[in-house]
Amino acid sequence: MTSGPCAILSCSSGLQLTMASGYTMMHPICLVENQNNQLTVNPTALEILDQISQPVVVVAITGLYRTGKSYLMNRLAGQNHGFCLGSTVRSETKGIWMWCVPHPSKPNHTLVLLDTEGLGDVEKGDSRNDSWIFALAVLLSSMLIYNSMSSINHQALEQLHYVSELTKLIRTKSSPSSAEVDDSAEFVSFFPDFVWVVRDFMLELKLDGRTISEDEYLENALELVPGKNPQIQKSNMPRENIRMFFPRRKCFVFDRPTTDKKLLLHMEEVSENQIECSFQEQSKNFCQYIFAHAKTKTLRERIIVTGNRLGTLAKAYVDAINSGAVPCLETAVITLVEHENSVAVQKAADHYSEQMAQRVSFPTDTLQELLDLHTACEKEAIAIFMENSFKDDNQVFQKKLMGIIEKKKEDFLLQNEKASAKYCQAQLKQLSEPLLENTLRGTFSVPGGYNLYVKEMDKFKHSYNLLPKKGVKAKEVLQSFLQSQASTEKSIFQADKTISVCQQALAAEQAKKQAMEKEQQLVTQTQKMEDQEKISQEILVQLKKIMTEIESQLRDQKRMLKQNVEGVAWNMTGIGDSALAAGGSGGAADPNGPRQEQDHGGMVEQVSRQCQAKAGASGPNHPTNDPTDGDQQWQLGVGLLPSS
Ligand SMILES: Nc1nc2c(ncn2[C@@H]2O[C@H](COP(=O)(O)OP(=O)(O)O)[C@@H](O)[C@H]2O)c(=O)[nH]1
Ligand SMILES: [Mg+2]
Repeated sequence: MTSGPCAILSCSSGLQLTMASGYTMMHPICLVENQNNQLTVNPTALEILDQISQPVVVVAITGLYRTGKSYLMNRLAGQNHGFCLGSTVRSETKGIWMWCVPHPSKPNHTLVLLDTEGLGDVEKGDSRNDSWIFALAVLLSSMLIYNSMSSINHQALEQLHYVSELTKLIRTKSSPSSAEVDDSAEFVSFFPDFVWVVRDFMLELKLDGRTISEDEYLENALELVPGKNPQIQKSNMPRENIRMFFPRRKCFVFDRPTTDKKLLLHMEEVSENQIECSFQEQSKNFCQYIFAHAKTKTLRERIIVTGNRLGTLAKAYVDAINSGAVPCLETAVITLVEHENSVAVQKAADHYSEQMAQRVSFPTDTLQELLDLHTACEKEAIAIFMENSFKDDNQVFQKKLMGIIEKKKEDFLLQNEKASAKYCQAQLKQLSEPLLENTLRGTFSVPGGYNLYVKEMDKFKHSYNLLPKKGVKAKEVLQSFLQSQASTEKSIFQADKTISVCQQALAAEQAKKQAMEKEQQLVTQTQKMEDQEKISQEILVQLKKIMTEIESQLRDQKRMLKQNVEGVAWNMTGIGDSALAAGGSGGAADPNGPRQEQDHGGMVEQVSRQCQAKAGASGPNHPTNDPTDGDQQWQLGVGLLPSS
């Protein structure tokens, strides 16, 4: 798009028009460019329209170039400057120019003024697309102004051949219809109201001597000329078409705004008080009529066209033309439905995402918490969709939205799970550190280590369970940790068991050893006792033997003594009793007497010594070499003698 000096002029004029939807449009811009045989929609214009959510009243003007169209449109905008006037700029882009202004009398409506530029102007390049520009003006507007000079004459009607071409350029239904007339009826329901404006009207509004209205003038001009010759039929064609396609018609005639030819050439610089009163009046009437009667643009089934819908329609029509197809009203509606409902789906889905992201705090305590949030956001999203969608007949787009939300929900669920798992794993790592350290340090590799481990593990689980806001993966993460520890636990258990078995075996072995030692002690003791017994027995035998010997000796002594006694007695009998007495009282006189006694004592001592030698060197009865013990030994020896 080229931006001409007009745009700068508009800006410098300080004009600032604020849409209710918040957009300020300083000056008109090109909506559809017609250059190099190519029609293109200006994306900037689409952006502007996209921001206008208000319903639009679209007034388009068409007609031959330099017939004062742009000047008249500026008057509708209440400005002198705006659309460029032909006299000042010759390099203006051909096509359709657009200026959105707040509607002067319809609150919350935007008045969209469409000015067609360069129709029939050979100086402005190729006119091959002129028919399309005219068709687009018809398709996009709710009121079409046809502008001509001086009168409704044959030439002016001829110029309206574009109307005749409309049925070839536009289709109402997507499936081709054979009955063109039916189509024409369809067209009417979509077409704008028609206003014929005659500029520099020089004639008197009189018919057959009576004053007629402007409308009567138009109707009269559209009357079919009787006659069947081809020339007449040709001239009747546009009349027929206008009557057929534009049943709601209106006519305005304007006087020349000024008689000053110089001023006429620069009308944008002419102040209001320099303009003829009649023109001012006519202009005022015209504007009032347009503001009052130009309808809100609608499509079939009374679909209201808003600024953004107008943009969609413009693009859809131009795309159709460029693709070589015929712009179809029905298709345009479908396109509009699809575009708008897609936007509604997007808007609703975005709202869902935004709200979910804003309100959720990952990880949620429970799954239900997240699902409740989802339900609330989904409800809001559906409300937004309902507000922005239209003609979603089979709930195709609503279902699409639900599918998108479902996917987004799944994604949120996944995010929630990930956040929960991440948080739980981090917490678990921290909490399990002492447990793992103890395991590595071998704290549990001791007898009873398993019980210790189980206690520590219980403590760890308890701490973990006490942690708040772990989220949906709390149990799973713990479970998987416990599973990862299963082998460790098993090892600790096994080690503990092995240590216990060894300990038991060791204890048994020690007990056995102790028992054996005891037994050994017992055996030794018994042996000792037996040995003692044996010695005692031997001593006894010796003693008995000695006793026997002693007895035998005693007996011998006794016998000898008896014999001696008997001999003495015999002697006594012979010698006397004095000898006997001497022998009896003085043993000292017998040298053998005391020696025998001494021999007895020495023998006992000898036996005693033998016994003692047998009993061993140690023991309580160990004899001493103390000679003073001799008496004691003797006494013992005597003690062992039988009392007899
Ligand atoms: N005679 C006459 N000239 C006009 C009128 N309105 C505008 N002009 C002049 O006609 C020329 C073309 O006007 P413009 O609005 O650009 O015509 P457009 O090409 O149809 O848009 C300019 O020099 C205007 O000053 C009018 O009502 N009568
Ligand atoms: Mg113009």
